[in-house]
Amino acid sequence: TVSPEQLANDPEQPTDSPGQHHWHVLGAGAMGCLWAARLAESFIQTGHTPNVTLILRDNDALASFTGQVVVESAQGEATPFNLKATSAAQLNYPVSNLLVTTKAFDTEEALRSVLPWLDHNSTICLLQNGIRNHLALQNMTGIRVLSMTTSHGAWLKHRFHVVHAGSGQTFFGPLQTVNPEYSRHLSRSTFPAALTKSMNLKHTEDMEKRLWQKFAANCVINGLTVIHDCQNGALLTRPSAHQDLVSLCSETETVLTQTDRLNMALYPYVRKILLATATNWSSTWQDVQAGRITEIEEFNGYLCELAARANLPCPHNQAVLRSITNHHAVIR
Ligand code: KPL
Repeated sequence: TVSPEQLANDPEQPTDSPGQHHWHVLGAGAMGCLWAARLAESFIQTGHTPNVTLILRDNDALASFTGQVVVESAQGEATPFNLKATSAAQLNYPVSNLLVTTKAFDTEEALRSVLPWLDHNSTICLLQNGIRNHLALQNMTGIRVLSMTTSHGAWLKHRFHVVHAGSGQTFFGPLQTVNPEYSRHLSRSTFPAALTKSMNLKHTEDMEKRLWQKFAANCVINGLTVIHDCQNGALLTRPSAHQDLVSLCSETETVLTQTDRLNMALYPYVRKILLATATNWSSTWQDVQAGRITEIEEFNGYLCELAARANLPCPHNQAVLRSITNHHAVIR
């Protein structure tokens, strides 16, 4: 295993011009397309040829790729970006920077397909909802794994055409606490500077806490927007939805506090997110609308698992889980 300290002192590690690295993006959903395009943009801005490759699921996906990802702004202005694409089966060279944007339930299989091309010089940046994958992958032997969490809003209008609906912030960092020198090294060397600006990227030493907070918010918000068929903001303004929100918030806070995962007042935090994303349709609502499997197992499913292990009741989370899982049954 390469320790953070070793990496920090490793002269082989890039500290000079991150703009020149080759990035691979695994997963071409809304986030994958958005980040791949913004990465390409950051190369262009510094006078480099975009060195970004999408890793698509299979040859069918590859055949449907025209060589462009389109990013549409909230105001409807569409910009195309020329990108390369490959499939995991066609990879035949080491991957140095891998941004993983797959849905949480697809990650294990997708990563396994790329694993032969990762080594101790590779960095995996895990941009994922939920926290289970982040916890499971943090100790991957010999590969540097960084977690990311974002509040940018994006949705896919068509395949490889993403709408960047709401600008937000993105935090990244390792889950483990690391020394300040390594921390500075990560801030400097991980992402191209232009991307840091365009995606409002910030390094944090508090990554695990941020992931638990986002996880808690997703447990409370996402399922309820499906149950009440509403945008995020309506969970505050619609009395029946708000009542559910308060109960779910209180139960989720109890489970996370009692299991030593997170100790904070959840309602004010969730309220702030709901106000900031009032007109958003949650990712789970979007998944259900599009007939896709949702990430509810990673949200309320995992919360129920934590509660069960600690013998804590969680009827509200169970009800949300059941209700959304019923949609999956229809899809399957
Ligand atoms: O992360 C989100 C999601 O929709 O998955 C929230 C925070 C609820 C914003 O929509």
